[in-house]
Amino acid sequence: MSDNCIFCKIVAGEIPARVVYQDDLVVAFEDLNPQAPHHLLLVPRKHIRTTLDLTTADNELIGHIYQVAGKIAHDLGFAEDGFRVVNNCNEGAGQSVWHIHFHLLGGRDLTWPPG
Ligand code: DGP
Repeated sequence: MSDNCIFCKIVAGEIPARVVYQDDLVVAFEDLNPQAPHHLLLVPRKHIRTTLDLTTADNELIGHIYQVAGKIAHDLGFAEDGFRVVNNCNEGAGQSVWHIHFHLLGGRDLTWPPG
């Protein structure tokens, strides 16, 4: 756990969130500022700052997160219509919380390219 990290605090249950899934490696909860009818954040329990801080030791974790994303989309009923998994890395891409996270978006038409 990293001091003053809001996602570490959500993972630890110190700050409330609408959790939809959790296991030993990942916690998924509703985004505070949803950009789609379904907008979840998938956050590893382990504090990793950005995608650039990943190592080969995290390969299994990241694969697991993608599998969980698909399972949540399926279980919540929006997988078949299409969904997107997004990771913003660094400020220029819109990262605002410095604990790696994956946005799972669905429930509407998702345009391409993203803004
Ligand atoms: P990003 O901009 O990619 O770093 O995404 C951060 C997201 O985190 C943003 O969509 C809003 C969300 N967020 C920030 N603080 C909180 C919080 O305290 N609770 C929840 N549920 N979401 C948060």
